[in-house]
Amino acid sequence: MARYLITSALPYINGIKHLGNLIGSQLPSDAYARYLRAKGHEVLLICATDEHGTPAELAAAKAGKPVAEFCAEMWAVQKDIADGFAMSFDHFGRSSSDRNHKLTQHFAGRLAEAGLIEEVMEKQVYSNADGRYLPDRYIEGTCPNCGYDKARGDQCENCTKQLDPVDLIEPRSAISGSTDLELRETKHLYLRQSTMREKLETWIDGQKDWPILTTSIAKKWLNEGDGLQDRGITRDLDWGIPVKRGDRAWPGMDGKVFYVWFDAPIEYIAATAEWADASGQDDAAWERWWRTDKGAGDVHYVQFMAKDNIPFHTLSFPVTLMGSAEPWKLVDYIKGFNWLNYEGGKFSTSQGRGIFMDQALEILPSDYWRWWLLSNAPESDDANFTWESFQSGVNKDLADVLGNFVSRVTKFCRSKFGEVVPEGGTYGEMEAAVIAEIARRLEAYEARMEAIELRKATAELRAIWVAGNEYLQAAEPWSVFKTDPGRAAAIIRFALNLIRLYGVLSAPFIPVASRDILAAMHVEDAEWPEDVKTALAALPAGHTFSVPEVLFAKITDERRDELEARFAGS
Ligand code: B3M
Ligand code: ZN
Repeated sequence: MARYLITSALPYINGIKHLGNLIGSQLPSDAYARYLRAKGHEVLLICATDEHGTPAELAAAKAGKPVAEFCAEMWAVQKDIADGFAMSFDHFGRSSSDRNHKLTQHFAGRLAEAGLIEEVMEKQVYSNADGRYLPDRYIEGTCPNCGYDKARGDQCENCTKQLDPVDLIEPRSAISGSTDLELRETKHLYLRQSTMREKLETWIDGQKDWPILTTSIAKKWLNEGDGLQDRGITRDLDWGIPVKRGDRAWPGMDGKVFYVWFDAPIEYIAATAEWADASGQDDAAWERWWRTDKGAGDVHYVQFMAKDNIPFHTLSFPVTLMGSAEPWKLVDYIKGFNWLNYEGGKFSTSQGRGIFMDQALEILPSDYWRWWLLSNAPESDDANFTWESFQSGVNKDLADVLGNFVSRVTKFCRSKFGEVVPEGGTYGEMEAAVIAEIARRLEAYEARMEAIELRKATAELRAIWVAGNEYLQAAEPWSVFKTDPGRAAAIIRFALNLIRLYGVLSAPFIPVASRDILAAMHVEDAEWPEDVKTALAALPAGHTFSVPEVLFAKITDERRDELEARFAGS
């Protein structure tokens, strides 16, 4: 079996994320990890909150709390919500952890030793109205590349170009809107990315199986304009990781912190160390995932993120790892996602437009959201959430196909044979045909999961559910029972085994319903099927089961309209 390290992009600490953020990294990483574990691989799934930078400072100020206290509270909120969506992270860390402080400072020291850090006197934007320096994200203006008028000082989310604040046209404070900005002299550290251009290009060109989206964005900014630019990795902020060179002070840099995007990807490693600490293991336990000289040579590392994060993960983070001249594990595959739109527009926290993760869990169980989001994932293109589409996905796929099959089979069996797998009768052509169809679909489902093509994987899984329904319709055990109860028993025995198989195969996408299905079938540790025919004989005659509660409640048109109105935004 293989070893998979999987990281999801770290959600910013401030505020609760919306469904677009959820499907853009965390949820797909969980579905993929669950599948790989079910296949028997050794998997480590890592995520954490991204706690530094101005987003945290401003959100804490708005909440009227010290930023450290605010982050601790919001970490717990986001962790609870991740649990609510049945995210199976091995660790949900915090980029403000002591581990990340130490590791970030370690990397800075190593980069300095490699001559990759340059001390630069630069002009930093100071906002008199806000009484503070404004880091890149909080300077807004017009993008010099595409003219978008809400480009940020670090990146234009419209054309994904990485920017510096001085590039912006008509810059203004994103906090107060004030244009009363002035440039002040201040010393900062620059990561000399430009010197790593050739090495990076060789590495990126060597990634033959990266999705087009990932490679195209990576190559675009590698070759864009004057190539890979040196970038500032420190800021004049109070909250963040103090600038140190290893465990030594950095002359002239006291009172400054590392730029959030320098320390955040390092938290992928630090969170793995936090996981080892939390599970009472030694450093070797995490190093075997991240150090190729300590056992990580056979690890396959996959990152999940939204497409605007791809430049940081294909350029600056690899530069940090390669530049350290230490044998750190580099990513093998980057699964980037496009955007999820809401009813044809954007999600908006300020306008209350769209559904946010906490609200979603208040109104419907996590499986309903997981299924719709993963079966409509914005993989090759943007996707669009509409309440009509969501209602259809829940009512048709989950309630009518899967839920109805489970209910009809278990209730019919209870009425004729009791809550026990009936004996008698034999399997024939019909069962052989279903076995062949499901074997074909399962092979396709697994191929799609190996390729991390989640929408297509859900289509194959759905087809496996449909095969059971079509079989039941054709076999008609309720009619056959009148003349040949033995045959009816065989049909139901086969169908009960199909239910058990559905519980196993559906787990990556709808883990709660899968758990409930397997519990109803009185099955403890069902393994991923090696062979469909064998799997469909797993429940022998005499095996007891319990008719489950309704697995999925349909969404009525009235409820749909009510929800649509509630989340339409101002
Ligand atoms: N916190 C997500 C974002 O850009 C950002 C990801 C960091 S992953 C190291 O919204
Ligand atoms: Zn732009």
